[in-house]
Amino acid sequence: MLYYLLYPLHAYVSAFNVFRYITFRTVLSTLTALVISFYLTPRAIRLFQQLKIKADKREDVPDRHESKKGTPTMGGAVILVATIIPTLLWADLKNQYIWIVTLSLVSFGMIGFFDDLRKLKGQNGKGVPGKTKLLLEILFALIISALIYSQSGFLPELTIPFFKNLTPDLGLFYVGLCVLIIAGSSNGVNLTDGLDGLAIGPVITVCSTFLLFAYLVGNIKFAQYLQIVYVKGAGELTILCGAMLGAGLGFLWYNAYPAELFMGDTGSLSLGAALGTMAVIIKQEVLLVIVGGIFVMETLSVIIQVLSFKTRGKRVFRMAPIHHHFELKGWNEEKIVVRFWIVSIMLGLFAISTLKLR
Ligand code: 57M
Repeated sequence: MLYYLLYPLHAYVSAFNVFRYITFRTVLSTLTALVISFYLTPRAIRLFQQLKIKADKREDVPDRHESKKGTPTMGGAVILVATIIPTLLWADLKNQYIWIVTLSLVSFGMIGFFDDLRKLKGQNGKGVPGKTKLLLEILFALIISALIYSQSGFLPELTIPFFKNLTPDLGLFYVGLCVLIIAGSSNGVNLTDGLDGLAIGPVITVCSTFLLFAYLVGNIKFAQYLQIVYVKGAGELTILCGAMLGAGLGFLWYNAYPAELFMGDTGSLSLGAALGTMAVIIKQEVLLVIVGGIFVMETLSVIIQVLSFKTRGKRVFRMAPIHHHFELKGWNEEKIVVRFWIVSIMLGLFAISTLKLR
């Protein structure tokens, strides 16, 4: 909205021309998100404490988690506000991709919100039943995928890192793949969100990487120079990535060990879905598996553990998701989290290197 108010003023004062640039608006959206986050989060923590929106200790977690009982949760609601408001202020609202990613943030945020609410109010701390949750996730992912597919000029081709000429056209199957990416990414972040700062760190890494990619794939000159797919209009997502980055950093301030606030499913499901949606729009579907390697590893650890337990009656890890395995091995929480961040940053850098290695 501010973009529409300020940019036209360049007709009178040339300095206002600066609002035309995606880079400048991205800086503004990141800073706005940080300010909103720093203003709202401490207030939300106090409010959630008064309303008793607090995490319960799960019976089967490593003992260290006893101290976490009573930590306010649903901090994802603040992340959503701090991402969406700066986006609405600084992005071009005629851009459809901005609305599609906002839809994925809000719709998956709603699923998470009702899940968190039921966990707080329901019996035995149980949230929305697993099957209902999955069905809703598939439904929303399908709507989002169909919207992306129907954008004029959007090609249902898969981009494979390192192979610039290999772009298989998947036709309608592409929609099915998108559903898998969006719902999978959402659940991947959710499974990772089990230690202070563990999920938001890699979310920040993926977001920063996508910020760069969105800018490049949305700019025809850079796209041609780097021989990557050009997606008209995707550049505007740089501003949304900036907002999500600012909101994520603001949340991390309070979620860093010892956490004063958890994001809840409201945060994990929505952030994961938004990253999956962006991966599809900026045609970096496979790259998400690399840059989001932490989420993939956490998800795979659960799949392997469950399969092994069902087929052989034996566990591969001491406990899945894999961060619990390291906890039970005696690593302390900060060490696990910082090491996972280091891996995530390395994966982000590797993902960026695919721009040249092709
Ligand atoms: C929810 N929730 C955290 C917080 C956060 C299929 C199965 C693998 C599913 C999985 C599962 O339920 N995962 C998703 C994980 C919980 O955090 C809340 O949940 C939100 C995210 N959804 O925002 O509101 C607890 O995690 C800790 N936490 C922090 N800091 C944070 O910043 O310390 C969270 C955020 C919090 C807090 O203690 O209360 C959670 O872990 O419960 N299930 C599991 O993960 C279970 N694994 C399991 O059963 N493994 C089996 C195999 C066969 C799958 C095995 O290995 O044998 C574990 N969950 C728990 N304990 N809680 C088992 C151990």
